[in-house]
Amino acid sequence: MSNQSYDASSIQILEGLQAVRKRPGMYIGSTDTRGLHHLVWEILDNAIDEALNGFGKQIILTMLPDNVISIEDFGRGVPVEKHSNGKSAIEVIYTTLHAGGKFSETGGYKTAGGLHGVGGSVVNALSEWMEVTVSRNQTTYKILFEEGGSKVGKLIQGDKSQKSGTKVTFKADPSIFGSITFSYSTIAERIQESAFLLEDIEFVVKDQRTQEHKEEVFHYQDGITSFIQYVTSDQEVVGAPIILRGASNKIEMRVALQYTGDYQENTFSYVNLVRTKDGGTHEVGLKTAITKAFNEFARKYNVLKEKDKNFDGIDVREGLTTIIALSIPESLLQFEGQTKSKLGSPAARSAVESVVNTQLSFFLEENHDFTLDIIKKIQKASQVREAARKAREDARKGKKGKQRDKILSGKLAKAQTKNANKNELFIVEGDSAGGSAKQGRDSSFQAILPLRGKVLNVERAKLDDVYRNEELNTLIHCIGAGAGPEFSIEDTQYKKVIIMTDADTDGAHIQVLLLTFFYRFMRPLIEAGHVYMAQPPLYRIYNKKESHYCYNEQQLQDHRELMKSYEIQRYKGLGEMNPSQLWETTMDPNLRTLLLVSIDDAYKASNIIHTLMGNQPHLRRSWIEENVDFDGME
Ligand code: 0R9
Repeated sequence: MSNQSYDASSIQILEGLQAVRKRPGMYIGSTDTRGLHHLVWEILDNAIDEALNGFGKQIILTMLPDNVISIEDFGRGVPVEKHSNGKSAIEVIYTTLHAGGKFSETGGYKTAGGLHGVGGSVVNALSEWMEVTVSRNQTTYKILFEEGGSKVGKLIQGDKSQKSGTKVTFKADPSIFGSITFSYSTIAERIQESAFLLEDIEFVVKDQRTQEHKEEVFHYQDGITSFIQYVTSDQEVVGAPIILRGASNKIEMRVALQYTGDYQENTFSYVNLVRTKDGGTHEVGLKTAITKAFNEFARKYNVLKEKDKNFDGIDVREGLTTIIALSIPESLLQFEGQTKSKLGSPAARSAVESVVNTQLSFFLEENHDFTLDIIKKIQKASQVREAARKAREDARKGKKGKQRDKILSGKLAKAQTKNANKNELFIVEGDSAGGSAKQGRDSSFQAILPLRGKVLNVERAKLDDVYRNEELNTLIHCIGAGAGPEFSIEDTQYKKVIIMTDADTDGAHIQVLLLTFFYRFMRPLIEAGHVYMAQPPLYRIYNKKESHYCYNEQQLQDHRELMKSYEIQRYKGLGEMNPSQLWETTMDPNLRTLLLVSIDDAYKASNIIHTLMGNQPHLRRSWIEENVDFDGME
């Protein structure tokens, strides 16, 4: 990096880029791990744009030590020729705000959907240094930017080259992002998702941060067919995936539908390659079309008689996993919400509804027996839902209240008041920790449920198995809102359900089993932000004058350096703390730290449960570290 020379004229004050450094959040959302990864998505989007324009079929991303990322495409190379103002396009796009966006509008299809797409200049502004290498006109060119783009090196002409393309390498600026680092799984998962949606492009992800180099290639010629097979790979599938493609009013779409033996419905929707996590008009159109196609079929073949009500969409979609990928021209694009993850375009609703209804109806006619099987499944789902509704109503009227009391007696230490908006349930590992928790708690609003036996691994369990497992049956009755398809969040008895386990591998295992259970059978509870993990301390360091609890190794180290003489108590389990210690470190709302569990990304979760249940504890640990939302700390 040092063989680059600067003269006075190449050092400029770049007001635009300075604005980015002053208020990074305005450009990349935040400076936490999400913001850091935005840098990658920006450059990646530019590389993808070039491939979508028809130039180059491969993109290589390399993770290097010290938070350095390198992304290479094999397109035409960014233009290097000088303009009349004396500057080359390459210099302009990396030093001028929004320049990238302006240039790529000519390309027709634009990947960037809303939040990102602000371009390479923003990445430059937030990098300690950035180097762009272009191969073009049988020559390589190189330019180096330093100090957030405020130091611009000369465009240097290098060796001859037969290939063409652009390589952008940057080091995220630690003065902006602190010590947070890029995550391989975050990057690889995002790239894999893009690869499923862009069947012609091959992506290579390399991790060269340690001596042990890792490399994965993502290339799916069968596109969304491979995608739907992948997301349902740990489920029992019913029939083959249904693949639909079409266009209406300049809106192109690809849809994959797969029925599974689960009761959950899962939808993954994308607009111009950007995930629309919060759905929107395209999902509405899709759901309407699916429900309509099945109802029309059932009427036509007299499965639904004249007196019968139509099938409800909820029942039609039970166990259905759907992927929908739309490309919409810029002029019709409208997003909603702060994160722009909800599509608002009205045209998308009618386009999707009409294409999916026509094509799905055709498919159902062509696959009569399959359709009749699915209709049986829909009818069963409807009956189960109706029965559950009745059961809940009975429970509310008190008929089942006695049974609930019986199941919970001797197990649950109830809170004294009944206030679902305030009450907390601590799920505790074992009787001894349960004892400390019972004595230490504020019994006016905190309830304790000690787990005694083994929690069932529910990865593949059905609802019946769950009710037969004593520990889970108790937990379901304790929370009071049912489980599986009949789970009803309004009946939840606790505002916070807190998993409190020992800080050891057994504890981690129980956490994972419980999270899997909540994910599969009480997902709305996680989505509503009611599930937390307690954070007990790992150590107490003390001497005659002072005493501190340490929740990680770093804190312990910090105190060691500050205190001259000390003793260290290591807490192997919650049971080793006396009740008042447990209260002040882990349970007191004024002093404790709780971690909010967020599994808002069903895609991630659908394959992670597998990871968590395998026999690789390090994967479990890193999952917990990456997926527990530290922003949710209270
Ligand atoms: C590794 C990341 N890749 C990129 O950032 C990248 C941008 C880019 C590009 C063009 C080709 N490849 C690219 N890779 C390009 C070339 C030409 C016209 N438009 C785009 C051409 O040869 O005529 N550019 C994106 C914006 C611009 N180039 C510029 F024109 F604004 F400079």
